[in-house]
Amino acid sequence: MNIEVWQGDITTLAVDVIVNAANETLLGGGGVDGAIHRAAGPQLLEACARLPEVRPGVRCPTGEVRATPGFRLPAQHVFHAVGPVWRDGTHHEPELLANCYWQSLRLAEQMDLHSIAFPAISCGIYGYPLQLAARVAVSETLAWEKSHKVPRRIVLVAFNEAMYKAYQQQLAQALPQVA
Ligand code: AR6
Repeated sequence: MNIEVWQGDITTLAVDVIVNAANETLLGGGGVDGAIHRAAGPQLLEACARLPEVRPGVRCPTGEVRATPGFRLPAQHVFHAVGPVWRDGTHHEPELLANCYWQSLRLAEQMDLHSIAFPAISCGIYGYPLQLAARVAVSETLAWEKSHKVPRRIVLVAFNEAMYKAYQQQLAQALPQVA
């Protein structure tokens, strides 16, 4: 099993790519997005701004991913994924969140990147319930690693104890089914 749960600041990880929990503008924000932009330096915002808009103000629709370099980060690349805002779970939130993980893993494979770290996309400002989000993150990453070789190292980063426990619980529940 190449899925790790790690608690700490994702900006410190020397992996091939860290994933950002961005918004559709890709022009920065709070939470992990703010931390990544601060650590990467101003070139990251310039690189994001150069990405084409798919419609006014939208560089990356919800559920999709865009890549930039990592600039001053220890990680070589940043994938900017836009998670759903949690409403009540009936507005395609699970599918849109699953797409963030799956599309990031697919892009990492295409770019031949061997290690990837994810924050808990949508679990802060966007209000996704932690256990439900952890279930999506675990099921998507486990499904990916069952059927793909790259990336071979997948890290689920929890910024706090509650998220760490949610990942551990969901992994414990999911693993007997995939063993
Ligand atoms: N390292 C790892 N995880 C972190 C870090 C960090 N340095 N900082 C926060 N987290 P959020 P969202 C965790 O709010 O809910 C931004 O303004 C945090 O504890 O960053 O997807 C964007 O521009 C939580 O578990 O992202 C969007 O507008 C997780 O990262 C909006 O927030 C995600 O919390 C996106 O909201």
